Amino acid sequence: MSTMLNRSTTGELGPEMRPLVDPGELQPRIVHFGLGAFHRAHQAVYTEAAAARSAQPWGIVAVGPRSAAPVEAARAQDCLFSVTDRMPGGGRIRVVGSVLDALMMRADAERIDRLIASPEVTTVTMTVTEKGYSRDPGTGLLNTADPGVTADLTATAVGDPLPMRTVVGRLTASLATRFRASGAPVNVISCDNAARNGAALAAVVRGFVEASAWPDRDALLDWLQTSVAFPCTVVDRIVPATTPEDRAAASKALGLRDETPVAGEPFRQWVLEDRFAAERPPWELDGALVVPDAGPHQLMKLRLLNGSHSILAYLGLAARRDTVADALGSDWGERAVRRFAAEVAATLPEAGLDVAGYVDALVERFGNPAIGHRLRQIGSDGSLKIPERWFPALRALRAGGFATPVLELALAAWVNATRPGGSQVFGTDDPAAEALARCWRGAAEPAVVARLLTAIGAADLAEDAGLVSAVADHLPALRAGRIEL
Ligand code: CS2
Repeated sequence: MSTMLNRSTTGELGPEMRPLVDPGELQPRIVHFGLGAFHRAHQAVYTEAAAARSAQPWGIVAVGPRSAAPVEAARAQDCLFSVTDRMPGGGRIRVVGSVLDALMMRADAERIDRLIASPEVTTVTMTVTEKGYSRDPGTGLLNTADPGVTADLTATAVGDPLPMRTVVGRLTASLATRFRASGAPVNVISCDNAARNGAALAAVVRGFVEASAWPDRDALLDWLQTSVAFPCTVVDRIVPATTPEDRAAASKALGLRDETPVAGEPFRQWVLEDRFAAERPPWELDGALVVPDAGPHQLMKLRLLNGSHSILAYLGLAARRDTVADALGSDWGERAVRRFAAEVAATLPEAGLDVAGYVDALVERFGNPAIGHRLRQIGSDGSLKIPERWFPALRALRAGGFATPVLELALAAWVNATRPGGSQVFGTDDPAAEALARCWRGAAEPAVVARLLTAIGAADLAEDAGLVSAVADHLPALRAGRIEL
């Protein structure tokens, strides 16, 4: 198929597949960091519907923080892409028109800076995954020892806002440009899986300003406090990385070549804390929930969905399973999710949450055979994910004197997956892979467990001898591919 999906060919699409908006009528009012599948299947979809239903011209300029390929691929089709809802026995596809342009964080720094400084842009959003926040694993604050952060901080001494390498550096430098240009209020919205993600983002931005050489940093800190909102959010939709088969299937269904399709489950949820400093799209028109406190939803999602995703990933990899649905279909899969959730649920706030209903829905969502969500994808970046997903519950339970058998097994499965071999033993990858591999050198298994915990910022858990030995006891069975649960 040679005709490409782009603005001049959308007329060839069946009416039910056309974008809800004409991108030519939208304006760049949102800058988004992170061009991945999740953003396009989530915030881009909500924003398109909000623009269509309100007749307000909310358009997104998306910034690719790292590689050029996704940005070039998006531009080659005028940033149009299809979203397929995958469900057992079929799917539904349509093209989304809310992304207007794609830019590269370093090569297009000047345009990004101008956009974020312009008062027409009222909202910055981001999906840059845990590693995009440059946090110190122990403190959660900006990791000023990170070489990218160090280089960006050095750049603040020369007064040129453009050479930034990290997302935090780029975002903060452009917010500083906005402050100096008009000082117009702005929303900066984290859409990543972290507890109190807005506060986490605010902390690294403030940390960057504090460590910068900018002479006006005190005034900038005041402005951040009064005029920039960092609401916390919960984002949810299972969207696996796009495969070549997805590209072929989308192109066939559309009748136009789409090199950047996304496919995910039909379910999606977005909860935002009602704390904005400037105008933003009326995402409620597409079902987003705007609430006084996103905390309880966030803990439930992070601890139950992401937490059980991670246990399924590491147990499943040990048992040589490939996808979430495969793992769930094993004789231990559903039990792992339900027992994990039962253990962790005791740490959730009493806020009228329907935990039982949530867990039933999870089992159904994870079992969706049409999704093909690779365990390796979920298992990657474990050193950053499990401290968010498992450790707060593990700490709370142990401090309260509760038994933690499922979390111990989960941790053992992660330890098992960090064994060196290729990058990591199951082909998952981790920004800390080298440091993790060093933990395995010349030590007996209980010592390896303690070293690994320390390496990912959990020295307190490493000192919990009962925990460490319980984790180490599971390793031989896991190594042999046996799941004992
Ligand atoms: C997953 C998440 O890759 C992962 O680690 O747990 O991406 C998960 O699919 C989403 O958070 C669902 O909303």
